[in-house]
Amino acid sequence: MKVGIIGLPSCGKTAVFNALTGGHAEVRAFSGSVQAEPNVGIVPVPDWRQDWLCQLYKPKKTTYATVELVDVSGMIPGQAQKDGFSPQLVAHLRQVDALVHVLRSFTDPAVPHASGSVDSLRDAELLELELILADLSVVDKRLEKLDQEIQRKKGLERTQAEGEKELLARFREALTNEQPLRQFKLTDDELKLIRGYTFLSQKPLLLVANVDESEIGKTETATIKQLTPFAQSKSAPLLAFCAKTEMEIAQLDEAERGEFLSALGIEESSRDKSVKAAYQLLDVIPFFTVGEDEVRAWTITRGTAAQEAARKIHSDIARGFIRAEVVAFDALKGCGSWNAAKDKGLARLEGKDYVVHDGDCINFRFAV
Ligand SMILES: Nc1nc2c(ncn2[C@@H]2O[C@H](COP(=O)(O)OP(=O)(O)O)[C@@H](O)[C@H]2O)c(=O)[nH]1
Ligand SMILES: [Mg+2]
Repeated sequence: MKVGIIGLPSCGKTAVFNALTGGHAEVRAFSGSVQAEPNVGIVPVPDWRQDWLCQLYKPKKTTYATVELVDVSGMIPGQAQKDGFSPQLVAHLRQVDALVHVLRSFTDPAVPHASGSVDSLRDAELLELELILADLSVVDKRLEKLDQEIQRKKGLERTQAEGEKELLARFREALTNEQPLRQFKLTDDELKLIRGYTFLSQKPLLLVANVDESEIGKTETATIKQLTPFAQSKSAPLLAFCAKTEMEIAQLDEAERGEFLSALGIEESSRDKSVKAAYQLLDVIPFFTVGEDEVRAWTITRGTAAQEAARKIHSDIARGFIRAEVVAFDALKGCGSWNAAKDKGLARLEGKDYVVHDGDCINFRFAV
């Protein structure tokens, strides 16, 4: 699962990246220059249930679910499209599963703003429009070719091409009305028609307002009030935190971090909040495999069947799938051990079509 960070120069993308990864990538007050290589980091997804399972099994190894975070700069004012996305940036963004848009909401006069003043809503609208324009150009190019293709094709292929044309025409209509594609509820068949595309405005979007130190922990700020209607109208959840402070917190060790957070009156670090938000955004859930060797969380899309879940671990397990022995996390916690759950009849043997639930603990039985 890959998440890309976007935003205007100096809005705090790299600070957010550091806050979320605990990394030390360079932050700079004047970042108009092109940064050739993106910063890439891995963020573990915290889950108290996994911590509880580790207490129970005392495994040699613990593997958390992870989110891969990519910080690509590349919005270069005055180049290519003005304030726009460079082709390299678009190429990077096509590869991510979700986007985090960082908005400059801090006022520090030492850090110049790309547009001369701090206005988070203006910036949010600007970038949303960039995503929409990038998609519109893809749709237009494809529609130009489709008519000829439809003439050449016959039978089922022709019907499919016609379906694609009809869908893209609907997309075009929405995009020209500045409506992002993430708001379309598509059927499985429609999703199939556009499988080859990677529309940017279709990717789940999380807005992060990078606020002043003085706004830490506050929920009724002017920034939040200004951005909330926009976030809601674009189906994008909104978080507000101070990336600079969170970056410093993330770089502390575990013990110091707790003290620091409570001194600031922050209940949960933004890293934990953001990762959870990203997880929800993508509608993915974890299931666990447990044992003395390893307690591990695996990420699947909600609604995934047991055999497909097994494939996450190894294709052999999916191929030779016999049964999944499943104990729901709550049942395991309630009983205190796998065997106790079994004695109470709470360990279920499920077939390949069983839909895996959030927090299921699974032992796959297979033969190859
Ligand atoms: N005061 C303040 N400064 C920040 C904050 N976040 C980032 N900065 C500063 O803004 C500048 C640009 O940050 P950076 O993360 O490099 O921005 P990027 O160009 O979007 O990657 C740096 O000097 C940061 O120290 C913040 O929350 N508060
Ligand atoms: Mg940067």
